[in-house]
Amino acid sequence: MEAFAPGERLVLVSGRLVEGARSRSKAPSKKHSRPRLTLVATPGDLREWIALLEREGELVRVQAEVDPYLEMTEITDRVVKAGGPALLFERPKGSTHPLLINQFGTERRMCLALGVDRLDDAAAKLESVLEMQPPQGLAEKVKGLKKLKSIADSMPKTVRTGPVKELVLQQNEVDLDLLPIQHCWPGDPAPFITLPAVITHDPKTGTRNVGMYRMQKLDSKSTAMHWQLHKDGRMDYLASDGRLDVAVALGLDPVTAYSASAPLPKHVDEFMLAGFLKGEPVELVQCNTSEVLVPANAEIVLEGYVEQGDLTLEGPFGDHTGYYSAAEPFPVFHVTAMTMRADAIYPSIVVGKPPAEDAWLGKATERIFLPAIRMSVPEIVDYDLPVAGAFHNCVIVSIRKSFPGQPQKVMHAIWGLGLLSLTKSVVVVDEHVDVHDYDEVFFRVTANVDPQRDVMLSEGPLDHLDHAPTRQFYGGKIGIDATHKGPEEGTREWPEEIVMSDEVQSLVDRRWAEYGLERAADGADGRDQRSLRQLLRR
Ligand SMILES: Cc1cc2nc3c(=O)[nH]c(=O)nc-3n(C[C@H](O)[C@H](O)[C@H](O)COP(=O)(O)O)c2cc1C
Ligand SMILES: [Mn+2]
Repeated sequence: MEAFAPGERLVLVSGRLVEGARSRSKAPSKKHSRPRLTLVATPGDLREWIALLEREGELVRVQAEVDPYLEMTEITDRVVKAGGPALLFERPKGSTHPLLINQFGTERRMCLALGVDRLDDAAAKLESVLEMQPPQGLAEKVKGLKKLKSIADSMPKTVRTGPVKELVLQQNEVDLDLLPIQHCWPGDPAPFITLPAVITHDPKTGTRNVGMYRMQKLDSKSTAMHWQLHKDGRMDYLASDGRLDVAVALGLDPVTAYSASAPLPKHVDEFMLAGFLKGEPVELVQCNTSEVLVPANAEIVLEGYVEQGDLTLEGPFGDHTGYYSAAEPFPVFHVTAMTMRADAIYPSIVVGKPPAEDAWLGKATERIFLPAIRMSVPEIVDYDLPVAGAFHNCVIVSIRKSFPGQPQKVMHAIWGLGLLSLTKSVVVVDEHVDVHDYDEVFFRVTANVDPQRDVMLSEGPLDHLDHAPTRQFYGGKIGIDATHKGPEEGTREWPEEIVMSDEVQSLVDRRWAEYGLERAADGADGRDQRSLRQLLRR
């Protein structure tokens, strides 16, 4: 692989994260080629994924013994923030199981995981199904059938057994101490399982839910289950009377692991989304001590239950907000069986001050869900959830405006849409503004906004982890309308934007070599060179 120098830092170019010295090109422009709809096969399990990462020069094996108590976090945080490779810690202190981390830490790896060139390609696949129209003619019908087949292939499939059953530890044999569970930050009270797929069923409808919720280790046979207020897993728990069976899958193929973090509506099974993105069904096997089905390809499965009224004080935890989230009561998860591959690889992730590894899991969700959002709010052209805004703190959205009040309509729509409803601030810009270019957004906000007229304060539900509001879960929201206005909205005539004429732009393009500026760009180094190249629009 390319030499990775820990000194390289992750830099922001046009509001997108790029890897320090490895960035060769600017973020793909919107005018780029059309999304490719033929997607390559995604890895079948964690081992195929590790092999792919290794072939692509995207993985480093750490052979030195490393302590899962803090040391691993410090190493990983440095590597993640520098845009470095996935890490396979082969000798975590105190465990015989290797630990994989930073598998999702760059845009390239997130794309490799999903088998696409660009994250937008995964969205395009979903969009083509969402926008299906009754087919006209034979060719259209064949295409339509293919699309329908892709939906049928998304349904999970039950199989008899799988590698996750190689070792079965029941009752007294259950031992979470076998796993190299990371103690992430100094203020955490215990180790936390950070990259699980937690599977439950709605006690009333039977619908499956899969979510990623951290699990604080309480002892060798139990953990806490951090189901935040607005999450589907918590709804299943609240709807159960008495006991609720829970299964936790660890070490999955990357698409299935990603899907656990996807904010789907409650009645949609996340394994369906995984199957759709993979192009083949997720294969499930039944637990040994309950009827819950778990991915047959998992490295490790924890089977168990939670019970009404059985709570523990969970946290504090160094969270993705960049702060410790406060200790609160959460359900206790009792592990009744552990099934695993004999040489199971344990997956982990460190969250903390952004950007952390979860940045690209979030960006994948941002891209994949755009078509679905456009279905309900069609004037939306694009949107961006800045990583530094920890995803729920800020949404920048561009719209095709055709009537007064439309920016405000879109703010309200976002505040009413799934987990986006927890967004604290919404910035609305016109359709031609690149929402991923934070400099441009800042320019529009400062140039186009009359704070008295264009800032809307509202209130509503806020993220469970948001520490800023005076009271938890509820507080203020801000909407900033940075679009152009006009007399129809009661303002004076909006001034014209400065743009060079096409003829002169082409003339300068044609004559560029003659000006002798190329050498100036080549001579400069580092950031200067990059910014000069940007000025030269290259
Ligand atoms: C690394 C990571 C850790 C997460 N930890 C939690 C958590 O501890 N509790 C929680 O409620 N959500 C957590 N989330 C967010 C949920 O996974 C996400 O909201 C998901 O949509 C929940 O699934 P659900 O909508 O089916 O409940 C985490 C996400 C990631 C990427
Ligand atoms: Mn869900």
